[in-house]
Formats: sequence, C-alpha cells, structure tokens
Amino acid sequence: MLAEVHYGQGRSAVAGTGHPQIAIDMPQLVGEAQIEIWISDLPVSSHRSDGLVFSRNDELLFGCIAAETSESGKAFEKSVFHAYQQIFKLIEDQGFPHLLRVWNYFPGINRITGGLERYRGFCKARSDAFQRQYADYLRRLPSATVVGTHGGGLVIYFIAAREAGKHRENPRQTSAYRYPPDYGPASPSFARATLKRWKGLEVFFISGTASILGHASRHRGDIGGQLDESLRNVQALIENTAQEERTGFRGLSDLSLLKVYSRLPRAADLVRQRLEAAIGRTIPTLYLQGDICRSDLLVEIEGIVQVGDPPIRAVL
Ligand code: 3EB
Repeated sequence: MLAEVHYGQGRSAVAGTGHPQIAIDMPQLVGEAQIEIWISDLPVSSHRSDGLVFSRNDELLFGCIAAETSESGKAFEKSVFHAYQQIFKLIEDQGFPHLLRVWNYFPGINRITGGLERYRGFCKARSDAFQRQYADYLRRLPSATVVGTHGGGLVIYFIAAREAGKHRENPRQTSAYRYPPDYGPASPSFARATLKRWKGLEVFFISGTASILGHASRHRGDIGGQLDESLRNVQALIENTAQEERTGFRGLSDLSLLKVYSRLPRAADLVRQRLEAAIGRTIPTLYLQGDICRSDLLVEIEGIVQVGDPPIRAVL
C-alpha cells in the first residue's frame, strides 16, 4: 500500500509511521464509509521528513503535508507557499521531480479575509511558489483539486514521478492558468488532466471539473444542470486526450474511479441519480460534502482512468 485517505467528520490530518494515512474533514454523503486506497505491485517504502509523510516505489512518490490554517489571510498564504516549497524540495531530493497530480483541502475556502477570498489567496501563494521554482512553470503545472473542508487545517497530498507526465487541457474550457483577472490576482495553477504512461499501462488523472464553459460558471443555482455540464467537460477531456494521444481508453465508461463533491448535503440523492442516469452504476464513486472554489458552483467531479495494472492505482 502506498497510502490511504479517510473522509468524515474530524480534523484533517496526516499521519503514518508506515505509509501515509490521511484524514480529510469532509463527510461522505452516500453509502457506507469508504476508504480511498493507493496501491502498487512494486515494492514500496515509507518515510517521514520535515512534516512530510511519503511512500514510494521505483516509479512514483506519494506524499502528503499538513499545516495549520490561520484566520489571517496573509498568514494562510504564507503557509500555502511554504507547503509548496517543502513539496518541491522533497520531490527534487528524492529524484521524483515531476508532479503529476495534487489534491488541496482546507476550510473556509469561500471566506473573505483581508478583502480576499481564501481560495484566491491560495491561488496567489501557489502561483508564487510554482513561479519561483520553475522557469517554465506553465508547462509544469499538474492536474489538481482544491475543495473546501468543514474544519481542520490545510492538507495537501500529491503524486510525483521520475519522468514527466503529459499535462492536458480541455477543448471546452479556457486553461485555468489563463483565466482573466476577474477571478483573482493570480490564475489557478493547474492542468485539466495528466496522462502518465508506462508501455501499455496508463493512468489518466482528471482534475476537479465543474460547470465552467470557457471561463464562465454556468447553470447558476441549478445543481443538476451543473452536474451535467461537468460531465460533458469530463467527457470532452477524456475523448480529446484519447484521440490525440491514442490511449487505451476512449470515453466516460472507461473511468476507474470518481469523486463527486457537493456543496449541499441535501442534493446528494439528486446528484447520484443524475450521475447514474448518465454513466450507469458500475464506476466506483465517492460522494463527499465539500465547498467548491467559486461560490456560484455547487458541484465538482474528478476521476481517474487506469489501463492495465499501472504502478499506482486507486481503489475504494
Ligand atoms: C475550475 O475549473 C474549477 O485551483 O487547482 C478545479 C480543480 C478548480 C482545481 C485548482 C480549481 C482547481 O476552475 C475549480
């Protein structure tokens, strides 16, 4: 096992004398409690270093870091910047310098402190960290998720590789790193998806995907409409990459795992019904209550496609 991620009420945290054990303060909305488990067929070793917990095999490193989140916007931005600097240092030192995928969870994502929404402050600090680290930072941006938790601190977990993955964009959406300044002082530093291949084996990491066309939010106040738009975005992303990269997967039905974040717990049944109507009930799916990074967005979905038995796999 490379890592396990638990969801539910209780402060977010990372622990592990062995592999990383991550807790995210985000209630599960549907079904029995599930654990997100990251496994590998290759030998795995686990380590700690300066507040980071990580495990690795010959191909990949899975790491996590937790930090306190202060009420002050400036102090929060500092801790985000510092966390990213620690991540960059770790992956360089360990010989896995290429980030593939990053998950970011923290409370109060839409709260305004010091005149700036916390998500926007997060984006500023993350962007500063990437720009300071990489001269060609736009080409290094990994796929990502940023979702708001109930409480606890900042938790970031990530997957890095020895060789770069192929970061992908969505033909229906403006690249997030080119969003106009209306959405905050720094554009969000992430790619829409990342494809990683080892001859015949593939992992396709799909970033958190919401009801955004171009750069505009769509279907305000309509969670069903937002879910359908998000699914069309995921479908376009998978199909476009499948065509251009000639992958072993083709479309939505090839998804291996989905995570669905709903801002409103009472909408969980509607979201599940709508999702199952579109893609059936066979894809393992985790439904979580989380706050989406734009206050007009109610739902967000992310996923993974796995072809063959790649050296890292997620199961629920
Ligand atoms: C969006 O497309 C919706 O800031 O890393 C989704 C996934 C979103 C990742 C990020 C933000 C991020 O802009 C929000």
